[in-house]
Amino acid sequence: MNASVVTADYLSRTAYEIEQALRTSVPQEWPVPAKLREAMLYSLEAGGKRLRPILVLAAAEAVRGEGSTYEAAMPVACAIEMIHTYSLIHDDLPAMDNDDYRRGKPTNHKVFGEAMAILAGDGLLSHAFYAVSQTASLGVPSEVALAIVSDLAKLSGASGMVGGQAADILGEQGVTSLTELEYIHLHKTSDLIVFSITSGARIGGATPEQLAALEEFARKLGLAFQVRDDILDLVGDETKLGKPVQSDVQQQKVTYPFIIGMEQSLELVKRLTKESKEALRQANLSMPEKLLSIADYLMNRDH
Ligand code: GRG
Repeated sequence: MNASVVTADYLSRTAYEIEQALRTSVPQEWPVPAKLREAMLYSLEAGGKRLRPILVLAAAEAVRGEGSTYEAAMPVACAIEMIHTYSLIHDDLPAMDNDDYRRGKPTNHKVFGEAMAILAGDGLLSHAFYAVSQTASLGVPSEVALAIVSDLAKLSGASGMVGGQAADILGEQGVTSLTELEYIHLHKTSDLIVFSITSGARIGGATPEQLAALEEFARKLGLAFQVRDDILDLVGDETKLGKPVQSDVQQQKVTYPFIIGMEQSLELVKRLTKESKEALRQANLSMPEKLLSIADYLMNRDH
């Protein structure tokens, strides 16, 4: 059977299971104002590839073996999707990218207003840490749960995704070097992917050597994912409804294709994916196949 077919089926099935878990992730009995709950769930249930939570589940399985870690890893899978969703809600605000559409639907602030969109993002950010805390009652040793909390704070916060976003905003129109662009991409995008893969691996019981190899895999995979995103942005992505297809040159947006050109960007995605898979093989995992196959799938994705 063709590996990409296996992945497409696995991805959609797993995304569905994650969506079921996300739906009930904010307990009904919690005294959350109805409008705030609605705003949080609006973006959480708006679709998307669910790549990061899928990577949490796939990494846990790659280390420990099929099925055994699924339940314990699911709250962490939900947590990273909450962080990702909060970042998208805030990124779409008028003070940042000022986008009207996200995942084919009006952005959170267009539906609920700016104040509620900011609060929905804040609510998701805090709730992600609550979700991680739930792993401790699902058989994950408390020191592992604590390491995951610590990683999530570092990789999503000022030294991670938030830092990458800040560097992007500070450098707007002034990013001239590949080093600066790589810093932005590594933090804005790769850090959540690093969290997804290493947190899943921690739940699966990875050794320090395996964690180090998986971190390298994730960092390169995350960079390849972002360069591919830059390429897709440039050629136009019909799934990003409401955004006129515009070249990054016209937008003055500094991306990999802008700096090194389209051909070299395509080559870079291939090279990073190859290197990421080599790093993964160094981890000597019991079931690396899905992670390897996801890497190929992302290299060739068209949305
Ligand atoms: C506001 C703190 C803060 C951070 C914003 C996520 C982000 C950082 C900005 C969004 C713009 C962007 C291009 C970010 C790079 C990461 C990325 C490619 C996000 C889109 O992720 P996908 O493709 O989205 O996984 P779906 O919709 O499939 O979940």
